[in-house]
Amino acid sequence: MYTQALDSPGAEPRSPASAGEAERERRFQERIDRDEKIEPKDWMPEGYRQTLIRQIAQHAHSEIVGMLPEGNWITRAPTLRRKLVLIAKVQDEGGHGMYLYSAAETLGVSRGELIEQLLAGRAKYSSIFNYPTLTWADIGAIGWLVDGAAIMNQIPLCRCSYGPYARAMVRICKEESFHQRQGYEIMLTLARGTPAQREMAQDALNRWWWPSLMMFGPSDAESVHTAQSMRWKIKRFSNDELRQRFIDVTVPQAQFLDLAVPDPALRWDEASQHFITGPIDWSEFQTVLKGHGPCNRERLGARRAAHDAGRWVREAAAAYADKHRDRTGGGAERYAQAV
Ligand code: BYC
Repeated sequence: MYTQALDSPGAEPRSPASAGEAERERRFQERIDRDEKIEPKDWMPEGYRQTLIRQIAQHAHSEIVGMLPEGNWITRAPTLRRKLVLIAKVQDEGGHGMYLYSAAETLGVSRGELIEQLLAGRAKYSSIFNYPTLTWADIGAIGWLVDGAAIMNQIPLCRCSYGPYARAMVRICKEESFHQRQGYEIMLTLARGTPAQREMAQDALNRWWWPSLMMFGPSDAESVHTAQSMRWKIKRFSNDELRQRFIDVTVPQAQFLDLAVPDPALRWDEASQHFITGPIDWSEFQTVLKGHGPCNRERLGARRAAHDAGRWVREAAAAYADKHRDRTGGGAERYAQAV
């Protein structure tokens, strides 16, 4: 879907060797400023390419690792309907990961390399997926808060300057929106249920609130990539701007559920028309990023085990591709590379 244009010659060479570089960068920035989409065969600064590979790969890994906390509850969903919906949601996340790896591949990196980086512990994925899902209410809280935060962050990515990433985000955001609603509906059911169910919903909100705010990344003052990414229109808003929007939308939703946001300092500020939270514990965020969150080891262990268990499938697909290469003119081979 995304790689089809890669073999055709671009308007300009990808890696300008000498002079002209500054001029090319100037023309590139003009295209960005005119809101033109950059496509895979177009010339782009190496920093732009690397920034996109980094962000898209981290995003893809997050979708794939993000299947684990919820997958944990598929066998224990309380009703058949809940089970069906949860299976569909987790399957969607897998699909998002695949689109995103494909989008990254248009930048000249293979999915195999990216997966190897993840399994070797050299790649980041969203901090949020290093927290455990202890009760069924956590599935509600993830849909409501984690997917809610994801939508807030990802809707602007539909206008990202890089075409394949922007286009992948359109469908992803539509599906995330369904995910958010299913989560909120679980929370609503629990919040209006028995005292024990309400308590479970409150406990899930208590544990997922702060990690959800951290999903948006470090504060603007600490964010190393935001300024350049905004100049390139990869990011359209800063981490703090999106975090604030999420807070403003989500606090009234918690009030509607009659659940308490676990922040004694939270207040409505009439002057700025925003909810103001207490300070975020960034040391917790850094601990999780360094690999010492509650579930970092478990998550990578599960991905490595799944990768090993799937080796025979990849080998069988490659053998099938070899056997049928001539007959299909390479079609089966492309299929095997894609699975
Ligand atoms: N977790 O300069 P900054 C989902 C890293 S999947 C871990 O602000 P940037 C879902 C950052 O990578 C949701 N690392 O960076 C799936 C950078 O490290 P490096 C995933 C984080 O890129 C399944 C460093 O901190 N969404 O929704 O300008 C089920 C400095 O940060 C985090 C995306 O990936 C974090 N939370 O901005 C349910 C969206 N935050 O690379 C739901 C796409 C920051 O220098 N990504 N870091 O070593 C983005 O929008 C941006 O990459 C970020 C960070 C806003 C996340």
